[in-house]
Amino acid sequence: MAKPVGTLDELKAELYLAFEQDPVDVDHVMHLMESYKSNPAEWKQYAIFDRYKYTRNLVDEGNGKFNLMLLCWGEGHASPIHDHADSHCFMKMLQGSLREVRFDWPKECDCEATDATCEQLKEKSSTLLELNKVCYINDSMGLHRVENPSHLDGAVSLHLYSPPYDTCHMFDQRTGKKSEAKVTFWSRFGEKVTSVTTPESCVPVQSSCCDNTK
Ligand code: CSS
Ligand code: FE2
Repeated sequence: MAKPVGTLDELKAELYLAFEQDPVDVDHVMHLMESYKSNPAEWKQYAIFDRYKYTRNLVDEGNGKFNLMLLCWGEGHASPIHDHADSHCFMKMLQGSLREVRFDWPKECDCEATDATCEQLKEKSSTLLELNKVCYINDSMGLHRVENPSHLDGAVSLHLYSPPYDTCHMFDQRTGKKSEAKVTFWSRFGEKVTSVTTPESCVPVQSSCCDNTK
């Protein structure tokens, strides 16, 4: 087994090596991420919170093979139920804890039909992810929602998506109906992204995973 990584820079270097392989070794990447012990001094420059929704903060573009980012979750913030655009999703807790709730994919449903019987998405598991723990999901394993259960403390998680993507789907829990969602960055390499001044940017968004401006 590889030796534990000591710093965030060492973790990035090991991740670059790991993603030179195709297909990537998922267990190895999980082990690398788990072996890094969160040191806020190394990542606090990327941890930019918003009052209203969780933020996505780009840390590294992984040679085009993966995106590494910090997600900052204020008290009670949650993602919609979403998929991962056929990518690998690794998620590691750096501060606080998050609840991950998994769902099966909805059955195909013609929601426009008048006799449509859309089914509610049922929870199939619920896991509390605590400091330094890592979880993994891809589309073959279903969908999930991630939420900060604390009403007192923020939470910070490190996410790796490979290949990188900028659209995914979000799902209505009541009907299973899906819609396309744009994923956007709140900051890139520690610099806040200035907001786009198109009319769409005025449309309230439910969360940063679902900037569904259609
Ligand atoms: N996939 C969500 C976070 S939970 S893994 C996102 O990228 O916004
Ligand atoms: Fe996710």
